[in-house]
Amino acid sequence: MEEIIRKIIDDTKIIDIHTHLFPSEHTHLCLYGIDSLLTYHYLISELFIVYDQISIDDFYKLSKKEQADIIWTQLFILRTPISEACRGVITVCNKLGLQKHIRNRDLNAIRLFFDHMTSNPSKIKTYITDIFKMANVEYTVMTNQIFNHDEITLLSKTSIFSNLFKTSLRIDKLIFDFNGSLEFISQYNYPKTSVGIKNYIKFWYNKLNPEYFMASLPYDFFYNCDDDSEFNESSMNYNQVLKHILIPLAIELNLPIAFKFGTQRGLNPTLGDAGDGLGNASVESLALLCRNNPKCKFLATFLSKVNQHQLCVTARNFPNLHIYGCWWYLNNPSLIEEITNMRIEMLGWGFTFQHSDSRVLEQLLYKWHHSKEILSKILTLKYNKIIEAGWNVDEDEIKRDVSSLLKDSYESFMKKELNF
Ligand code: HDL
Ligand code: ZN
Repeated sequence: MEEIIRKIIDDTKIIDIHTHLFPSEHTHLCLYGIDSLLTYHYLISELFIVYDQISIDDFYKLSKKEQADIIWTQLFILRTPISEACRGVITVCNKLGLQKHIRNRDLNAIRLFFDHMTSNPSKIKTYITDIFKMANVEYTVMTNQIFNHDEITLLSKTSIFSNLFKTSLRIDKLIFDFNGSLEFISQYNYPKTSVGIKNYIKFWYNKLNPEYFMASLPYDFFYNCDDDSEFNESSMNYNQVLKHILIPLAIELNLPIAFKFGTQRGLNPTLGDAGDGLGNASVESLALLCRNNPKCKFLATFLSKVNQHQLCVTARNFPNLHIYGCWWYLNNPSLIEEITNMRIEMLGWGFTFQHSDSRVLEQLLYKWHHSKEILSKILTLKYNKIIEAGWNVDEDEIKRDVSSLLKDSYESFMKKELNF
């Protein structure tokens, strides 16, 4: 049974519903190669747990190669690369056939391989396609920050992507810095009003054909649906932005809202992207959002392990809610196993098993490989249990079920009619 399940999982196409990957047209935003893998922000925070020969500020002033050299020495040579993010780098090299260089611990030989694979723009395009194929990822939904000058400059030039990339409208700034968002759009000749904001968002909706709105919400986010306080357009609080802008727009455009709860941004600001933490968030707020807005679809994931059981129960209660993935600090084998077991036991196949959240192209190889190992172990046990109970399953049914967890539940939810 285990062999059959492992092979089915390996052969099943994946939709990676949230990553930070970009097509090669997005130049400096499209990250790949060993130095990007080694300077992943997860590894930077792990470096400074054990390393004190340079300040964090001075580390960030170094070149990416110099940063990678330090991380390689400190976390791979002087210490066994045992953490999930360290092991991921090894898995990537293994999958790319670099076993000899890994055995020799020869970082420069590894660099030469990646340089060779990406030595010109057409090779980079081929390489991206090859990595998606190796990871069996049919497509990913990008993180397109439409309130970021750098990103919309690139998006204005190239908004037609290969079928490997679908888009999203990432709107954290709209919700938590409405005044700043008005300033932002005024630089593109939109009036600093709610109508201006809605027209700006509709411009990108029409240009990008996004899958969903997305925003990460801090752990102390609390949805207050009764907030009928007077608001003036230049200083809306986040509840007013949800009530008067985002949710009406999501319903008008029939666009789901993907909320990621539980961040604690800037826990250690010196570390930059590597310095964010997490907090126990308000699952009740998600339930209220779903209950008060039955015509709006919500996708949700929570960053804290503590919230996972209540999230499962909430997902049982609201047909307009779909939960997905083991996000960020939950994307570790021990936690993926506990959370996925709970979700199968309480939601059946009605959730999306994982998203990789990859920032560097080749992370698709390790993040999915590591997660699929866990899924294989879980499903072997679960199928043996149902067979023990007297229900026989054939390979086609297992293929159907696995496909639900890796892509079909998401696509079914996105097509679901909310007519009740
Ligand atoms: O807000 C997000 O989408 C998070 O995934 C952050 O980008 C975070 O820094 C991250 O990369 N987590 O994996
Ligand atoms: Zn992310």
